Amino acid sequence: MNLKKRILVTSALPYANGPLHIGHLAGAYLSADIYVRFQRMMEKDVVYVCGSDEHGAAITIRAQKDGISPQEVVDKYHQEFQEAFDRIGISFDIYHRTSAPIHHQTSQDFFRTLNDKGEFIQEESEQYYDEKAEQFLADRYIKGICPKCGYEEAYGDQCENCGSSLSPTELIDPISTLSNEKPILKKTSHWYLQLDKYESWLRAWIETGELDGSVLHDPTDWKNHVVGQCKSWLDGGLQKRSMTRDLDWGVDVPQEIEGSKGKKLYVWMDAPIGYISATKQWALDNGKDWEPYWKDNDTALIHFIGKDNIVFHCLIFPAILKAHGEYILPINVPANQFVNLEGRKISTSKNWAVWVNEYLDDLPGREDELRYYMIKNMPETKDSEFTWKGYQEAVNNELVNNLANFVNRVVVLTNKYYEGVVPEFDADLMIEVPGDEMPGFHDTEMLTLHDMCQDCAEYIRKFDFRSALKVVMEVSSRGNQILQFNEPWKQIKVDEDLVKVVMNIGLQYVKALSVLTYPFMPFTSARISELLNEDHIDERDGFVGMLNLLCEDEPLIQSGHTIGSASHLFDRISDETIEEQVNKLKKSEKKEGVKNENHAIPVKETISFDDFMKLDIRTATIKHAEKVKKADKLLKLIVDLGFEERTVVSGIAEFYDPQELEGKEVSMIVNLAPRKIKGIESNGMILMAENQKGVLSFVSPKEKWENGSVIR
Ligand code: B3M
Ligand code: ZN
Repeated sequence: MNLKKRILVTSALPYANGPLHIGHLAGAYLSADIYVRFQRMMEKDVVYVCGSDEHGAAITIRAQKDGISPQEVVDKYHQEFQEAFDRIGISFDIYHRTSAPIHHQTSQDFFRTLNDKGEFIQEESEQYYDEKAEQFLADRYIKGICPKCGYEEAYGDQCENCGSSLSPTELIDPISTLSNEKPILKKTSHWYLQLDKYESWLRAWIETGELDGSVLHDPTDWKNHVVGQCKSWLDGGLQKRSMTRDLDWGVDVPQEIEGSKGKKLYVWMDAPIGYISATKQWALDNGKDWEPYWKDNDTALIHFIGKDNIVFHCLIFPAILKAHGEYILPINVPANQFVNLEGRKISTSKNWAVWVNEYLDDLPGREDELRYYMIKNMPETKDSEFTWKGYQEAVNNELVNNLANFVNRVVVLTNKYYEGVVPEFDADLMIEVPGDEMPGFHDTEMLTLHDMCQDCAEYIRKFDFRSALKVVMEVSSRGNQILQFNEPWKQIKVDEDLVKVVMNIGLQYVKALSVLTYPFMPFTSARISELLNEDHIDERDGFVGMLNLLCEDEPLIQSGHTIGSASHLFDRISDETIEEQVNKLKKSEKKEGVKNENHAIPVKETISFDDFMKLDIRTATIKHAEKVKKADKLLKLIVDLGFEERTVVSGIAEFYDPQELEGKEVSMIVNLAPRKIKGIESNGMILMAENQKGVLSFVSPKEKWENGSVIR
C-alpha cells in the first residue's frame, strides 16, 4: 500500500496527430482518472498531469500528409484533445503541451546537465539521408522489406506486420517516403545515452525495487507483463541510444553545445520531461512548489501508459532521471495492454476506431456509459475487445437493469411513502438480507456496506479497476436484493415500521453509490446526488468521510432530509442505435491500399530479358465461376485456354459475382507452379490491375480474341 505523503500521477502524453479514440482511453487515461479521483476523495495530496506530445515524426508525417505545417497540426489536435478529455471527464490538474517554452527550457536544461556530467557520448555514424529532400530520414520516413517476415511496408523502426522492432539499416530495399527514392548513407554525429552503463542498477531496481541501498517499491505490486517486458529488454542487453536527431521540428539541442546546429532532442528524450514541465506550469498557475513532487522521496510517482510505452517509462526515462541525479523514480508503472475494436486492431490511419468526440456527438449525455464499458473491459493484464453489441448489453443489462433500476426504486418509493423525507427507523427491527440465513439489523447492514466500500478502495489502490467497478455494481445488486427480499411495496400495508428500516437502508445504499461511482462514472455520481437533493460529493474527502461515518455507525444520509424527485439515471440503448454505429464504422473504414495515397508504388528490382521470357502469359476465357466455401475472398474458376481447361483459384470474390464472370476474357500466367488453396489445386494466375484504393480489374484482351494466344 502506498503510504507516501503526496502522489504525482501522469498519463502518457498523446501525440497531437489525430483525435482521441477509445484505445487511448483504455490505455492510459481512464485508469489514471479513477485512481486520482479516488485518491483525492481520500484526502491525498495528488496532482495529475498530462499534455500533448507535439514533437517527433508522428507530427511531421501528419503535416506532410495533410499539406499543412507541423505547428498547424499540433494546434489543431491539442485543442481537440483538450475538448475530448474534458467532455469525457478526465480530470487532469493540468493538460499541457510540449511546444510550450517552459517545456523547451526544461528539456534543454536536462540535456545540458546530462551533457555536463558526461552521461552522453558523442559519436559519428552513418544514417539514411534523402538527397532529393536534402534531409536525414527519421526511422518512420523509411520503408522497406522486413528482414524478419518479408512484409513490404515495414518502417525503419518497426514492422507492423510481425511486430519486430527494427533499425533502418536492417530494412531490405529501403525507400524514403519523402521522395520515394533510395536513400544514401551519410555520416552524422549524435549524443548517445549509455544505457549499457545503467543496466545493472536498472535490473536490480526492476527486480527487487532496490536502489542505492533502499527499497523504493515492492516489485510484486507491479504488473507481471510490465516486469516481464523490462526483463526481456534487460536480458537482451541494453545498448546505447541516440538522444538527438537531425530534424527541423522539435526541441533544439542547447546552442552553446558544440555541434548543436540542426540537431533536435529525440522525441522520447523530451516527451517524458513533459511531465516535469507540466508540473512546473501547474505549480506556477496554483502558487505551489513543483519540486517536492519530483524530488522528495515522500512522493509516489505513478506513470499510467499503454504497453507500447513500457520500455521508455521503466528503463529509459528512469535512466535519464537517475543520471540527472536529483529526481525520484516511479513507484509503479501500471501499463495497460490494448483494446481491439470489433475483432481488429484500432487504427487511426485506417479509420478503424471509435472517436470520443464523435461518440459524444452521436450519443449525447452518454459519457458514463462509455466509461463504464471501457473500465469493465479494461485491458489490465491482457488485450480486450470493444464491440458495440457488448456495449449495448453492458448498458442495458447492468447500468439500466441494475444501477438505474435500484436508485429509481428507492427514490420513487421514498417519495411515495414519505413525501421524499428520509424516514426515522427502529434500530431493533430486523430485515431479510441477502447471503445470510439470519435476518440483519440496520447497523450490521451498514457494516457490510462499509466492507464493500473498503474492498472497492483496496482494488483501486492495487490498480485493479475492473474488480473495483464490479464491487460498485455489487453494492447496487445488494441494494436491489434487499428491496426484493423485503418487498416494501407489499409490507407497506402490513408492517410500516419494517418498511422504514428497509427504505432507510436503501437510501444509505444510494448515498454510498453516489460516492462509489464518482471515480468511475463522475456524471452519474453527480446525478445521484441531485436525485438525493444533496450537494455533489466532496472531491477532497468524500470517500474517507463515507468510510468514517460507516465505521462509526453514523448515517450517510440523515433522517429528516428531503430528497429530490425521481428521474432515470440511464436509458436503454436500442438495436437501431447499435446498428447505426456498426455501419458507420464499416463505412468509414479506409481500405489498406489507401496507405499509399500520394505515392507511386516503388518499381521492383530489375530483371533480365530472360527472366521475362520465362513467363508464359496467355489469353483465356472464364467458363465457370463459383464461390469457395469458407473463404470470403476466393472464387474457383474454370478457364478455357483453347488447348485445355484449367482450374484457377482467384482472390476476386469481393469485386465480382460468379455469374457476371462467365464468358469474361482474361489474361493468365499458365506456367506457374500449381498451388493448393483451400484444398483446391490452382493451376495458373489471372492477371489483375490493382489501383491505389485496392480495387481490382481484369487485364483483358480485345473482345473475341482467340483463347491461348501468347501475350508478350
Ligand atoms: N506520445 C507515444 C504514444 O502516444 C508517446 C507517449 C509519450 S509519453 C511521454 O503512444
Ligand atoms: Zn515483419
